[in-house]
Amino acid sequence: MLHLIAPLVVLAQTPTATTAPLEHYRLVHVAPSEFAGRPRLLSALGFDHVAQDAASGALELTANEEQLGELNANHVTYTVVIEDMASWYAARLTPAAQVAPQFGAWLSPPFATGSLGGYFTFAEVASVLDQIHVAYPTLTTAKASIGTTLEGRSMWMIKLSDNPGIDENEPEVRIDSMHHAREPEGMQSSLWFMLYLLESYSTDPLAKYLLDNRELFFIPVVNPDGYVYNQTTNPGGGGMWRKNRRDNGGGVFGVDLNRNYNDHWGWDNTGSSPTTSSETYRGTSAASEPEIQAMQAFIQGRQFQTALSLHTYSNLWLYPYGYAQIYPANNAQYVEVSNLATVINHYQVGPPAFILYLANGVTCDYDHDVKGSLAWTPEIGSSSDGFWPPTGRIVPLASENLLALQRTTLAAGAWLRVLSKTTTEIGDGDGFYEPGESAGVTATVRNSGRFANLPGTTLTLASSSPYATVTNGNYGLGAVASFNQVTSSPLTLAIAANTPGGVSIDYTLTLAYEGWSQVESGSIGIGQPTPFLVDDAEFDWGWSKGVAGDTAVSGLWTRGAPIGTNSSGQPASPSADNTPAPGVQCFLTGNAGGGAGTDDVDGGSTTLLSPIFDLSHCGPATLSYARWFADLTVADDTFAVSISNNGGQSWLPLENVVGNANSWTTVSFDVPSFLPQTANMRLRFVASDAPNNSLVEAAVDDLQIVIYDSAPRLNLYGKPTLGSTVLANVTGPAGTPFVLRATISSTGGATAPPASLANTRVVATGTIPATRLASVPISMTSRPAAVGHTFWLRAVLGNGASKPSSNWASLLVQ
Ligand code: 0X9
Ligand code: ZN
Ligand code: CA
Ligand code: CA
Repeated sequence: MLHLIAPLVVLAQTPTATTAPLEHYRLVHVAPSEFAGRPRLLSALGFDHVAQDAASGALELTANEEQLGELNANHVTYTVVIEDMASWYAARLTPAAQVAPQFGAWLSPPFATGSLGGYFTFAEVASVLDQIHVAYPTLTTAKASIGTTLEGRSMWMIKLSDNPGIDENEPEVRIDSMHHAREPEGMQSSLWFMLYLLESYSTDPLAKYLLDNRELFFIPVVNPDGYVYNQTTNPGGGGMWRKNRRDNGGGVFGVDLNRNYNDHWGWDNTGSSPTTSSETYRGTSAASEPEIQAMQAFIQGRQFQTALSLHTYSNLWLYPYGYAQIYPANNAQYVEVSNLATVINHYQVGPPAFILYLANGVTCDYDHDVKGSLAWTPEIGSSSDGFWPPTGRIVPLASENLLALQRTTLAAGAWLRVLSKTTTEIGDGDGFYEPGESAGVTATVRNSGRFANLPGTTLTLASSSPYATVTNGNYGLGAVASFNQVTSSPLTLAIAANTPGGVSIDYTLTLAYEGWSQVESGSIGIGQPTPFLVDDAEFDWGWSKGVAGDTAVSGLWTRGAPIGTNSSGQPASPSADNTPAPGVQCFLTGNAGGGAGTDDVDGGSTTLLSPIFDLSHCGPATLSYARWFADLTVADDTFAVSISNNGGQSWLPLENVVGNANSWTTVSFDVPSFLPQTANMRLRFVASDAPNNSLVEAAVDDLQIVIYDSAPRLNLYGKPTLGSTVLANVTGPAGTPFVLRATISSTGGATAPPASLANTRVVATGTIPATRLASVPISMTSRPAAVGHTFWLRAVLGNGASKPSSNWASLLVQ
């Protein structure tokens, strides 16, 4: 982060003549070891903002002249990283060339094009609130002042809700910003949230829910005097004034408004300062400042369930307590809501006294102690964003906080969400969802909010799958207590008896309450995964190694136990196959045992074709294989894998491996999502060295097909030439005996299967093993007269009364 800043250190050493010494701010780095053994020194020095540089671990302090003097007085060694922060910030503020923002583009000036380097000035904030009310009169109040500052300015407040003029019985939320005059991104983020709610009300059910069921109160600028002061001293933005403009006498100004609340005010001098010139000066008494009197009166007059007081920066999501290292009694609630709120911005969660520094008299302690609100002080932005993030960061920072603001608003009332859902098999108890069985879907619903839900809350199961019939689709939830959860009874759907194994039944589970619906989707895979074809390359079932049209001159496809080669310390061809022992063989490009450079693919492409395999008699299949592709060291070659369902007349790409991938990797594909399954499936692997400038080595092993059918299935794999061996693959329940019965058609060619088993003979018997796949080698006839005839095979399982049969599988004898 800080390396962005460092090069600019040399730039600015020009505090303007009108700037008093106290108003010259530097960014300094201090090694954490400087504070070793003096843990309270940091707070005692009155540093109001501390971040840590991720790269160096250095503490990053924003120091004015006085704070620098205190570092010197305490013999703390520091490095000045930025000499004049105001001008350094100003140089980054470039409001020109903004892309139209998603929200607030219609405002004048449009969002993120305010006159303070892109930030809205105080007058522009007032105007924006007016424009918002004119545009959304039924969802907003006119702006109203909750109090008047020392210099006579209004502290503008606007309420957003349906029926905004009526105090309805809806949970209340407060979002304020800019207690600190140099932290305008908080104001921009709160305006962004307002604009999201209003502009999305008619299209986004969440925005509608929040406006219909909450009352949101916004105070975008708590410290107008300080902000206008920054506008005056630094009209292009970047002003570093923090406090209000209280005249403390002796030319010293300002009270830190976030130390002036009447909660543990002045508890100690490490969390706030009694010194008027300090950046954390707490004022003469609790709530001495009119701004804080107004805030406290406003807070007392309402019941905010959740409250956010937005600050910048450090990427923190802070909650009570600030005044001492104490966790609040309801820490678990804070942790739960904070963690949910920060899933997009990833800010660190915790009390400032533990993760930042002590601070007493602060907003969130007051909200928490006095009204029992769940209250946070987020610190928006990273240390490279700083107090005045570059103009182009106004929208990204606001939008990275949108979810956090939505969720904090949800938590003010009932916030039901599906915490988890489980599906259970209602059937034969084997844990697999099979045709004819049912599935139960059970949800645990948690309330991460402060109120129970209203009556009429439902969970609904639905599916548009042709194979699913919802048999119990509704569950009525009673009241789920605040920060509690309930588990539904199972909602059920019936799986049609004709559901092909391997299909997925998609369903939705809808949680509806208080007019808002949240939809969760899920899916149930039907059937038990069963291997249907396993080719570990230990035997060649009829692969074609090289085809007409190949252009490679060396490193052609072969099969063997790989002899590894290396090139500059990296494996080029594998030194072992992928199959677990005793497997040793695989298909690979060149295996002559020469050096890497002599054995690799050179001069073009080489093609490997699988035998044809039959997927016409099974449900959706998953295909997988292990592959290797070395492309050293110029990774500009390809290993293209394609699939065919017409025996190789036409091909569809399965994957195109580019770049070096020189380790065995198993990849799997859902066949029907590429093309329809037929009796003529085939794979093609093409390794190319083009351009001919690198070491190319490819290898393939362990081709597998998995199916999900529950009925027995049969395929024949291999090349049916006279006297050859083909493999009969039979699936079925483990432990079931089977016989394989065969016949040869009297007429040539592929015709319809035999009408019955009448003229068949037993060619093999066996028992289905635990893998559920029996692979039986079958010797083809050697009689030349058989050529051109179709060889038919069928498996008959079991020895009891019911003897389920597989499909008929066939091969044309060649
Ligand atoms: O010091 C502060 O007031 C806040 N940091 S800032 O850099 N924005 O000035 C931190 C306040 C932490 N205390 C609370 N949780 N309120
Ligand atoms: Zn602040
Ligand atoms: Ca089952
Ligand atoms: Ca192998």
